[in-house]
Amino acid sequence: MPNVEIIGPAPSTYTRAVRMVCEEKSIPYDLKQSPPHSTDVDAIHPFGKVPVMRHGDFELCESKAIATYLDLAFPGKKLIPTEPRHAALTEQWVSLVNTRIDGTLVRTYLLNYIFPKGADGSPDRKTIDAVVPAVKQEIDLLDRTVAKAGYLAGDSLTFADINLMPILAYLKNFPESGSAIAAAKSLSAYFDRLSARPSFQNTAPPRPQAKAS
Ligand SMILES: N[C@@H](CCC(=O)N[C@@H](CS)C(=O)NCC(=O)O)C(=O)O
Repeated sequence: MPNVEIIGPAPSTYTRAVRMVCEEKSIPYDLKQSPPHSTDVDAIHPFGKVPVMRHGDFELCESKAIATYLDLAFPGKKLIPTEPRHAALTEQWVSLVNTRIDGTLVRTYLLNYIFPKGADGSPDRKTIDAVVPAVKQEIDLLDRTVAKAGYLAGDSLTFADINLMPILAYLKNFPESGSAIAAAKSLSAYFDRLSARPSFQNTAPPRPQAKAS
């Protein structure tokens, strides 16, 4: 069987999360950095989103589905628990992040800095200022959650944490979210602890620069 092929750009948070699964489980994989809506991606994802995966003749899209396949098909530590409550909490936090928190923190807040759409090429201050209260609320929610047992779901590393870490890595580098994370003591300690893992270190994307507003 050929190596797993992860298709998506290294800076993509969702691509990084599935690469981290490969790293955590020591799954040999090749990264093909095709962008969203490229021919490679469109052939597998009906809406052209990254990451997508190929393993031999098996093709798959959607990061959570890819993580589930990798967790079930390969030996090594389980990143999606099987104990019912731990499994359900993992699913809950992946869902909360992907259906709500990603929208606030990544699509609205971060992408306004990383791909500024202001008239003079600067970030759109109005949009950023409008989303900052929600950014702070969601960082506070994450802080209170990891304060309990050091992880998002239960008391051990799961895909829920892997799914969140690439987002936190970006948030630390931008002004309002960086200050909010610095003030969130449990979340900061959680990030510092998990960011030391080889799975995180080995998947670091090139660092984007914030443009001055
Ligand atoms: N639900 C998808 C979301 C993937 C996603 O939104 N990826 C972003 C990059 S991080 C993307 O492809 N954006 C391009 C687009 O939405 O058109 C998953 O979990 O894989």
